[in-house]
Amino acid sequence: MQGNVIFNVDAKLSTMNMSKLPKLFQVELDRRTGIPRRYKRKLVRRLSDLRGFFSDNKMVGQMLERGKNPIIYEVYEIPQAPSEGLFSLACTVLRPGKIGREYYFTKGHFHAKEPASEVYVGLKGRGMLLLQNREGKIAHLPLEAGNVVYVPPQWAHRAINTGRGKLVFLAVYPSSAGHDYGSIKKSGFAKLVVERGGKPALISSRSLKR
Ligand code: PAN
Ligand code: ZN
Repeated sequence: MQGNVIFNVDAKLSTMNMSKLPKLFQVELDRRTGIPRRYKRKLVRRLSDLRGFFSDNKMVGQMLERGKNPIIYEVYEIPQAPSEGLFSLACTVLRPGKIGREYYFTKGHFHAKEPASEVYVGLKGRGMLLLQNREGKIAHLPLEAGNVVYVPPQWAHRAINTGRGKLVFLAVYPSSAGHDYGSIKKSGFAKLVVERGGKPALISSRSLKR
């Protein structure tokens, strides 16, 4: 994953030799925040990193011009070498908020090396996982504290925070999966999640695109 990456957080994890098999390890999740107490990299995604993703491009432009560039989400990664049979772990903290009527979300991606499935474990907050396959079929499932979502191979996936607090989830995926952001950036998801009458609603992305 590219982006603003902060290294050097944990000595044990960061000295892991990526060319060898990983050693046994366990990581505690902070009970209050859900964030792993040890991780190798922290990735920060701000509004400027999501330019072109939200439907109200104009509002994004105006906010950035005024110097408003909020953090949308952070990812705490424990990666492994991209070898068959290894899993990477990543904990995402997706902030609450909206751009216009559209709730904050993660960029969303297909896995580059298919087939690669993934498991999302909801740790805090309330939200949704939006999925879309290469044929354009769309699906959505709740993603919230206490549930587990299985993402099958060949489905692009995007997390959306529809709650008032942070949405925190742990992802477990093959370390060789890779991330294809380009396809989703180009075509977008066919549906958007917006607030309507105080509640989340799915609408066609064509009806809001500006
Ligand atoms: C997750 C995501 C994470 C950030 O770990 O990478 O939530 O979302 P984007 O990668 O779409 O910006 C995952 O799905 N890994 O495969
Ligand atoms: Zn993924």
